[in-house]
Amino acid sequence: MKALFSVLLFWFLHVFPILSLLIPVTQNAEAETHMEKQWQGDGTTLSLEEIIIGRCYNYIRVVNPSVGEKNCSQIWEAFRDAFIFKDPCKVLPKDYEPFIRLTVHDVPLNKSLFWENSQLLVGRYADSTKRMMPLDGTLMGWLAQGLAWCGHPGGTGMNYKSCPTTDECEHNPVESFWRIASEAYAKLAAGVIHVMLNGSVSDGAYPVNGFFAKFELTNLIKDNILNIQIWVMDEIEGPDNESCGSKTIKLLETTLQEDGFQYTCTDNYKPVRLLQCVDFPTHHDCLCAHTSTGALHSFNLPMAACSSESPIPATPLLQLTLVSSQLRG
Ligand SMILES: *[C@@H]1O[C@H](CO)[C@@H](O)[C@H](O)[C@H]1NC(C)=O
Ligand SMILES: *[C@@H]1O[C@H](CO)[C@@H](O)[C@H](O)[C@H]1NC(C)=O
Ligand SMILES: *[C@@H]1O[C@H](CO)[C@@H](O)[C@H](O)[C@H]1NC(C)=O
Ligand SMILES: CC(=O)N[C@H]1CO[C@H](CO)[C@@H](O)[C@@H]1O
Repeated sequence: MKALFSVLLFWFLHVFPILSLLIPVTQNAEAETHMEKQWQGDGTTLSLEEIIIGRCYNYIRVVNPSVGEKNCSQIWEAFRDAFIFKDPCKVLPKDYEPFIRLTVHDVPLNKSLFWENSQLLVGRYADSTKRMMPLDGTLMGWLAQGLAWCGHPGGTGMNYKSCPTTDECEHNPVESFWRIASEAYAKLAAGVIHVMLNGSVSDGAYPVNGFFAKFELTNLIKDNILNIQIWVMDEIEGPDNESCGSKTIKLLETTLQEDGFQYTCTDNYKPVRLLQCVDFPTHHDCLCAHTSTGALHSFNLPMAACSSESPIPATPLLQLTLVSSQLRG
């Protein structure tokens, strides 16, 4: 009798809670994907935990081992605890403070890259932290980029169906995350720092209500900053709505002057332009500006081959033939 009782007690105390944790969780996750859509935004990305833990190990072991050892399970728990089971309109930036403390690491001198309206180009230029380290290239940004998440008071504690947009409520888990992450990132900037803006947008290349203006510019530590390089990149085939010295870029330049920063502004900064040209190799903007020889245009050489520093090849046809035969060979 006593033995039976302890077996039952064992089941009740140990095995059943584990089973009840495992089985209903998967059922609830299923149920919650069929839950009524409450909000306009995407629901929590499925497999959020696996994605974040996987990205975390990929970052610390492969992408940027210089950040040193981190406990990726603990990082996931700190992230999750900021919003799980909570009302998705009542998550504040400070709820992620433990997560930020666990993930923060230095951003190398001269490698900070801020942006508005140019996320994909920034990502390509940054090249997984090899060239630049924008927020998405730091551990905290790397873990969350492209994901959606929010809490739900019942079930698994997550809403897989929909999450509030910032128009629906400001204090949503994703918005609050990127606010505190942007602030933390800005505080780490040092040396020559960069800002990539999109000259083809029609509603302000430097939006005064954007993340850069509100959470980053205001958190730069001036004594650590040597110079701010602004790059205004137009889309190839897109409109040239804004340039250095005009409209909202002018506003940014005035703000930087007033705040006592040294800055430079460049329209269509060439190294980034070359990257854009990869997708438009024959577009006029990607060809040599100086065409006095006539020869270059007919070969559709990208700008790289036409830099004024490098002499125009005397026999471009021969060189191109060599290159293409080398490629084939
Ligand atoms: C990592 O964090 C988890 C969860 O907080 C904890 O259980 C584990 O002991 C930690 N591992 C190490 C190696 O510190
Ligand atoms: C950062 O940029 C400054 C100014 O161009 C330069 O003097 C310094 O050597 C650079 N530091 C690194 C680590 O690249
Ligand atoms: C720049 O803005 C235009 C217009 O909104 C948009 O189509 C384009 O994708 C943006 N470029 C980048 C790199 O995000
Ligand atoms: C504000 C502004 O100049 N917007 C223009 C951006 O470019 C497009 C295409 O040329 C125009 O239609 C917008 O009016």
